[in-house]
Amino acid sequence: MKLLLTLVRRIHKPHPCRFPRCLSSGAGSSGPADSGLLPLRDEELIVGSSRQLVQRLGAQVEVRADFISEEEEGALMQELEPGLRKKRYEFDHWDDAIHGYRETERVKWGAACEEVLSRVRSVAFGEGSPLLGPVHVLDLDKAGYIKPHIDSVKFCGSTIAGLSLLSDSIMRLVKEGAPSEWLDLLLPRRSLYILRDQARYDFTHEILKDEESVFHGLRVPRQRRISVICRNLPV
Ligand SMILES: O=C(O)CCC(=O)C(=O)O
Repeated sequence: MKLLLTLVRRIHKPHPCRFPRCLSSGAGSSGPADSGLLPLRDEELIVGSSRQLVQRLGAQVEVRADFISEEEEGALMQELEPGLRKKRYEFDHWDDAIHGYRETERVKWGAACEEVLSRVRSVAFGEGSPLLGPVHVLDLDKAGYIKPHIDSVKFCGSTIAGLSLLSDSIMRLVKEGAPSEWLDLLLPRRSLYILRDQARYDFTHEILKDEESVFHGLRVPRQRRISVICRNLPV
């Protein structure tokens, strides 16, 4: 089953490079393992079309750098890689919300990974919030990207929380029907992002292509990236 296609409502819009700063190629970084990202504080990982928008969305959008350790990333990869390796990246379908990916979902995890996931759940979801049982795992090829979409309200609740493994990346949020309102989130490798409420319902989200990955003038090379995504259920 194509999990992501079930979970998303596609927004059929091409994705023009709307911002002049996308055209600049900033100082390069040398790759995910030795990310060239400056040591940015968490609040510096989000920029937007206006300071008011960044403030208004405030607690509905979070990025927490270094949420997991290198060892924990290794433990997650060790569990995920054998299953992922058996699948092929899918590039072909022009209408897919996502290009260059393979995916899986997982209910049972080893102890080290379960510990990480319960940390994610405890920071992202309110106590008693009913969670979607399986955790969604998305493996994006270096050439892969996720087009603008809003997750289906039929299957997913108010909160999406994702860990980023193997690569830095940029997530872009654009207000549906008001494309001049946008946020860019720099998702460093091993960070956690959380989208809630309006940020989840009223803004599309996407993961930029490698060649479009520029954050605040800083080129952020995208490598193969794996996201481990927890969601709650609609109420
Ligand atoms: O890979 C990610 O972190 C984002 C995934 C996504 O857009 C989704 O599952 O709706």
